[in-house]
Amino acid sequence: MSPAFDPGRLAGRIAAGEPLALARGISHVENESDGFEALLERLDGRTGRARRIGITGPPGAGKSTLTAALTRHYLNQSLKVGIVAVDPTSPFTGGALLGDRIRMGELSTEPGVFIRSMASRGSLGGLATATREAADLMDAAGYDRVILETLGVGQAELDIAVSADTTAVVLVPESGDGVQAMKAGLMEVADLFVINKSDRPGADRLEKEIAIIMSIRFANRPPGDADGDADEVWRMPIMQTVASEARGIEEFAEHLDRHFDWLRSTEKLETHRQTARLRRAHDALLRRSRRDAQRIWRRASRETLDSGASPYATARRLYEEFRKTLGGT
Ligand SMILES: Nc1nc2c(ncn2[C@@H]2O[C@H](COP(=O)(O)OP(=O)(O)O)[C@@H](O)[C@H]2O)c(=O)[nH]1
Ligand SMILES: [Mg+2]
Repeated sequence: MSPAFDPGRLAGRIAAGEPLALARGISHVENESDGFEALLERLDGRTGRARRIGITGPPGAGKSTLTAALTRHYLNQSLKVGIVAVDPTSPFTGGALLGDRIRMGELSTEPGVFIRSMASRGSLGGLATATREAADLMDAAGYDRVILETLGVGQAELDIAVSADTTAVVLVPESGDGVQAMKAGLMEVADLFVINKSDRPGADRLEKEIAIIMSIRFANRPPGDADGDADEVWRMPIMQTVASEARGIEEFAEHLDRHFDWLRSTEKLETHRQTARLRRAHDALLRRSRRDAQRIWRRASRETLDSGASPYATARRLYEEFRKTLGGT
């Protein structure tokens, strides 16, 4: 099968930092065009330089606004920023948030910024996988920071969040209490908490609540875990921001840096990234099998489907066919 594009050439252009090539590359990954894995493979050796930051939380918490403000901050430090937005309601796709101080539209024309939103449906191999690979391509293209903005609802979204080096969970005073966030699994993925919209009442109360929940969790750690080396323990910051006015952004960036330094100093970064590579291999294997199985499914004649056999018998028969194709290659 001849690839739909030349992976070697496109990889070269992505590595050279051409935004158009990067955009095309991500589309090939999303569509699983022939040759997309060859592209990822060629760029594999160039990944690992970018710091990946996950920003997750309920809809409307201000994730996009926070992402935009953080991006501004990084641009001022002459850092290049890639943004992957996995949120159908993201203003990164729908244009500027009218009336807001920080406009996403402005960011998208900055030379040091690359914004990509991922469709939450489609993507046969799974949204989380495609998103991680989009981040890989941005990394290979030389973006210093890759921000993954994702909704904090559902396993696929949380999966994306935890694939970052550092995950910030954004909550707002009006989004219900900390217990709600705990139920949604957000507490499990957080490396730091951002209470955004702290210009609204209730921010201090929410901060205390999260602190209490976290201290209970900390007290419940299995024995031996808590009294390990003090440096091994990450003390989770809880901080307040007003993203729409870029307040607290510097502190936010500092905490992100501190967490990254901590990851590096404890060698957790290395472990984390090794695990991530294993995970990529696992995902690629599943995606490949799923694609082959689908091919067989499409070839299955109506006859098979109309044969009156139970769905399970049909699946078994097709699976046997699938196995034969495995044996043949
Ligand atoms: N009052 C206030 N509004 C904010 C703040 N941050 C964001 N917003 C507004 O909240 C709304 C949702 O923000 P958005 O970034 O789209 O949230 P997302 O769904 O989490 O990405 C927008 O109208 C923002 O302007 C804040 O700190 N204070
Ligand atoms: Mg958003």
